[in-house]
Amino acid sequence: MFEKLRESMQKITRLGIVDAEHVEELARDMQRTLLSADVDVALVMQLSDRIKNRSMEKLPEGLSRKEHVIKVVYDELTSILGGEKSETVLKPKRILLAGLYGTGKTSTAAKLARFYQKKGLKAALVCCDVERPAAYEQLKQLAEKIDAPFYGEKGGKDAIAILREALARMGADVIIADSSGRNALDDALIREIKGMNDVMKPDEKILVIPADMGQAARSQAKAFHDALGITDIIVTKTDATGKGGGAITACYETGAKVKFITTGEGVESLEQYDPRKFVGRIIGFADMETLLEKASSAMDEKKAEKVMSGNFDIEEFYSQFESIKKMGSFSQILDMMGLGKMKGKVNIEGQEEKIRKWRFVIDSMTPHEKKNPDVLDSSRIKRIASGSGTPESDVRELLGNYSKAKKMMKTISPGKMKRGGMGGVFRKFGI
Ligand SMILES: Nc1nc2c(ncn2[C@@H]2O[C@H](COP(=O)(O)OP(=O)(O)OP(=O)(O)O)[C@@H](O)[C@H]2O)c(=O)[nH]1
Ligand SMILES: [Mg+2]
Repeated sequence: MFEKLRESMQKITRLGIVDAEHVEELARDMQRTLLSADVDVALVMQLSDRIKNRSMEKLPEGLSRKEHVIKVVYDELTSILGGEKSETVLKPKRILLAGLYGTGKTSTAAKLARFYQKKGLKAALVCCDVERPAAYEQLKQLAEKIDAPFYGEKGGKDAIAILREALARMGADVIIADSSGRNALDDALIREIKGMNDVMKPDEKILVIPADMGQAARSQAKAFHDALGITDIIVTKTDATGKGGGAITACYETGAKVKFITTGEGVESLEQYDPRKFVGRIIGFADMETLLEKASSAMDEKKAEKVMSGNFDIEEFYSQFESIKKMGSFSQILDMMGLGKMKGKVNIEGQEEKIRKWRFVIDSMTPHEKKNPDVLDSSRIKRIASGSGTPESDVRELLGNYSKAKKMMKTISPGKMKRGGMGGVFRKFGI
């Protein structure tokens, strides 16, 4: 999949001038490639629409059309392939691996140990797979191969007791516990892994998912996430299938991040997964860094970051509506977001009018109130309503939307926000 995407991008980077027809062709190429990599159809359509629309929008200052198209593809691909990279704890002390039968847990345990060894840490392996008789030998041999401390109990039946014993005995920087696989996510598996979780209190709870699951990875990732609170995902066997794109995007939709991918059977074939770098490589545009710098200086990034993190006062909240407004009328914005069909359902003019009135409401607040809307009790609300000539219900609605937005930004990861786009924000507001 990634090879094909690179080829499509090369067609663009080789061109002198890029026009709408080239963009159409690029979007079509990408659609085909992503669909054949088993990426969700709706996601692919959304991506290609966004690439088509955004590529031909008004050029940001300082970028040529070609650079802009490359930047748009980079942004959009990054956003479906995971957004920001998963935060790496440089020195996790305890790692628990979970996953269904044959997903690659045991070999991944050894690869992870190798990864931390190369960082100069002592990494130990614990076999807590009490289901499969050969599991003990398999991990023991891998541990010997990389010269890592190993603990297991041949023929042992109690994974939790084995783990407790290993934790008491082993003094490594990083302890990695391998667990049993099952054919399906059943009660026994969940009980066992939850018990291990309680005993180990892992810094990282990693779900191992094979790339060839494609989109089916979604339901598995979700089920494990709900049961355990997975902190990271490792997608294995990316070398053996073209469906990796499907697995990665599906996992990402559950809210858990892909931290590593594995690319072969050997203990060295583990790669840290950084969507930005990954996409940068796919796009293969030599000057990607320069291009991104150019693009970001044209944007007030600090402000966007602040909003994304949920730290904004009511003035900044309103300025988001104003900046959206600059992009066009509400009706055009809905079209751009692919939400054109909502137009019939909402009273666009009414909403525009309401948001215009919020300006007066905000102007009637004191600077202290704007910074700390929490102080607004009913007597202040009354004062603001009469000062701005709007009903109290409008003041309350603005405040309600403000705190909803704040809460939402705090609970939604930036990547998700990006994918849900402003469409998500509008929907939350019932607009
Ligand atoms: N090609 C390729 N093969 C892999 C990769 N990761 C794992 N495998 C192979 O997949 C098979 C299963 O891997 P295991 O690590 O035993 O999987 P497991 O999840 O521990 O399996 P159970 O313990 O039986 O549930 C082995 O033959 C591995 O060598 C990979 O990235 N690429
Ligand atoms: Mg195993």
